[in-house]
Amino acid sequence: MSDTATVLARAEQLVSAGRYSDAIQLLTENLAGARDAALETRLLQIRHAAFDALREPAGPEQWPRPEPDRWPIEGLPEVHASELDAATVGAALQHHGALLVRGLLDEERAATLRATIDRAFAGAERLREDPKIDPGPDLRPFLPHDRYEFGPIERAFANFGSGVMGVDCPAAMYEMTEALDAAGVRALLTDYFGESPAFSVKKTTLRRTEPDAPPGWHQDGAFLGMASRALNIWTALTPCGVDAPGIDVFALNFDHLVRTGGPNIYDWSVSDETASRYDADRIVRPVFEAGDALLFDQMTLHRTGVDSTMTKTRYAVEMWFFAPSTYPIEQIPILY
Ligand SMILES: O=C(O)CCC(=O)C(=O)O
Ligand SMILES: [Fe+2]
Repeated sequence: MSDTATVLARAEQLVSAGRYSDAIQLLTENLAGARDAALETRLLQIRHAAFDALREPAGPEQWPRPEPDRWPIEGLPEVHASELDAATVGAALQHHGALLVRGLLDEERAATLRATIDRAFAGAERLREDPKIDPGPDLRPFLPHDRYEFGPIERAFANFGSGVMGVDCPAAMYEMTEALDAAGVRALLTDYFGESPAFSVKKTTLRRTEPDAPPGWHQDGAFLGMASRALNIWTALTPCGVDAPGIDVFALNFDHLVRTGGPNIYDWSVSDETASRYDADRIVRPVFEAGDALLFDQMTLHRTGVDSTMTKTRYAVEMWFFAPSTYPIEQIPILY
């Protein structure tokens, strides 16, 4: 079976029978040989529908598993992707606020994603100029189930932050999930959460961040809340942190949401003045190579790491994963 219409028809049969994971597998297998925008788009929609088909997702009662600190440092622990496991993520986040992972994606995958992101940005731009045109295969505005609210506000906000919603580019979502699979991230997240992971429509962003981007301290928990079991996988696709914007992060485990607000900042942002009450020695600006990632959660205090000496644009993917049993439903779920 290879032709698109036949594969799609078979996938529909599987979906009608409630066999979502078989449908996902079928489309994924057919995409491995040759890329196909129609299959990528349907795959993403089926992953979204598959979340709603989950029957009362359940996770461990106690979470996270307490882990002892393994790094006698005040900065950020770092591991190579080959050493990544749930206990390492837990230990890093519980004691240092984040984990730096080297080589999560190889250069070839990073380069493919950069090119896809460029095409997605071009498609988004065309669509803003003329909402009636077909923006091409690399931009397919995502339509969630009509019980969810999603669209113009999120897209405008992503654009304002030099981003495109990840789900509007099914090709990028396919490339990213494949890359994470290759790195063992699905198994990692399943172990970390104690249940199969989902990722967020609203919190998956393709970023092309210019050197004059505005920084702003925040904890994503200010709008995600504290209760969800979450992990952001923020992956650099170009070198950054020296001459292109990276991420600044407090290498600290926060057990509370820091006071938000102040003049000229978003409601959920933390002013420089408030951030300065915390230990400035713990602020780290990691130097990333393409394919390196920063893992953190909604308690981690961070911002775009930018200063006036920077000259280059940085490409990155921000992708927030959640345990389905504690999914913040307004963020709109996609089963990974
Ligand atoms: O890419 C950036 O500079 C910001 C990313 C961020 O705030 C996040 O991933 O939560
Ligand atoms: Fe953030």
